[in-house]
Amino acid sequence: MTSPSPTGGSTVRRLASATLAEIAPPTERPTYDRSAVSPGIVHIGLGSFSRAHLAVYTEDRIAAGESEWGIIGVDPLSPALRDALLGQDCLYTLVVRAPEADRLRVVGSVLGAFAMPDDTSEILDRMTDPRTRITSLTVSEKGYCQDAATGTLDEAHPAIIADLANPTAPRSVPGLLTEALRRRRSAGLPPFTVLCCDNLSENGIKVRRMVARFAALRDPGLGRFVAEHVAFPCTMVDRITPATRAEDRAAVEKMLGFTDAWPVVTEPFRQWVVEDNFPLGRPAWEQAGATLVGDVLPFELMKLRCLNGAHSALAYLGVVAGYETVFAGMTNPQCAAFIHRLWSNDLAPTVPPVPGIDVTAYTRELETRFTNPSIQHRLLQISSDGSQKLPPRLLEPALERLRVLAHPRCIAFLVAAWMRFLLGRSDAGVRYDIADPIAARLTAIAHDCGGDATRLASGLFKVSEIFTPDVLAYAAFRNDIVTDLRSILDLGMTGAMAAFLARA
Ligand code: CS2
Repeated sequence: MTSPSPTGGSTVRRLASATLAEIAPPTERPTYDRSAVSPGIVHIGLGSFSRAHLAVYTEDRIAAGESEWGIIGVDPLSPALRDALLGQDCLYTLVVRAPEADRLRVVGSVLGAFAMPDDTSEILDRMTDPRTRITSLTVSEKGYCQDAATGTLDEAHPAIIADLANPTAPRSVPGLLTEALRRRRSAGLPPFTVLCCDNLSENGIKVRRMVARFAALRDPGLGRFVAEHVAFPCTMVDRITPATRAEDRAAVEKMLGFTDAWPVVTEPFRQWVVEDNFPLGRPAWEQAGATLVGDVLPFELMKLRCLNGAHSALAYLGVVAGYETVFAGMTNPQCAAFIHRLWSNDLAPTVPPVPGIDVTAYTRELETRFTNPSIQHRLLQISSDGSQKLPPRLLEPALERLRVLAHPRCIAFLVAAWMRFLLGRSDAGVRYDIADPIAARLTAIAHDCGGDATRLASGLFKVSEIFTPDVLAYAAFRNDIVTDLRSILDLGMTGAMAAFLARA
């Protein structure tokens, strides 16, 4: 996410409660009394995605009269968004960008904004407030301090070590949740429901496991309490939401007539499938378009693999081939053909039957979403945190295919593409940054390989947070990766894709 532009020099007034009534159709705005809304949700990770998704479903329910579900937003990493929102009474503009036109909506469901570490004590007070019944999360895969290959708590993570040493002033997400749950328990309050809205497979189950483990390291009784008495429903969340750019702010100011320091730009499509397990209640999100189900897993696997898997594919193929956005990458005939083959040969066969959805129709719709020309979704943004994204998006489906003696050829090529991406420059020689929690280790391996495919691949296979022994046991899969990597190094990404498509 880019940082907010200074609005101080502008003569245009700032978005604010006092002038909300001046916002006229077609722009939508809250027409309910925001001062009568009380907080029911603390949301950790108030970035663009949650403001395009959970906050909008919730806005619809507040507007329909469910006034006890206002959101207290928390940025776990930086004060920038908090400061931007506090300067405009936590109002913000959602720009829904369809190919033909933009639709604007000012959203009022966020009532307060805080940032860690400045406000940790106040955040814990909010989480311990009896009115808080849900703590929801969009902190990205790495926000949980997990070992991505196993989906368990990384107990050697510096933030976990720090929080175990100083558990009442936590800096990690497992530490924060545990401390808040402990405080509620000692105050005789029931635990809030923990709603993970991140792209992890079986996200509720994994987050329960990690938080319970952290709690058990603090105190075994607390660990049992978290494992047995706290609800962690699973969810599948979906809405493509690129980082906000300076030109988006300028466009909003022009259309809205007010400045907004941090609007959110998103696509028209949205989907939310939620496991209905909320002991303390929830907004009637189903009346805002969410699907409440008993078992989210098939929906999660479909989305995580077909959408996010294809996104990561486009990121590594596209950045190396010299494309900037998902839309631009899809204009490359090799990339588009590759994605089709990836869906049909390697990913769709691993998706279990999904109630009410045909996976082929789903991937056709994905193609329409990926080729929306007005969404500037940068491939470098998606390429970040590959060490956390590769396991659930590509390596878990690869293992499932290998176990039934199928050859996930496209996934092998993509693992090779990611390895090539780690060299940090495109085929045309343009340098880019590798953003990853273990970037230093990954790029050191890449730089030491001297351009040799076997050395690069074997160095990276040793990164156990990504490659499990189960996957590495398949020698043919490993060999395919090395062969594809050699081809990418020799022919360039587009040439190697063309050769791959002609051969496979
Ligand atoms: C993307 C996701 O950045 C990424 O890794 O794949 O943010 C994706 O856009 C969302 O999950 C769509 O719902």
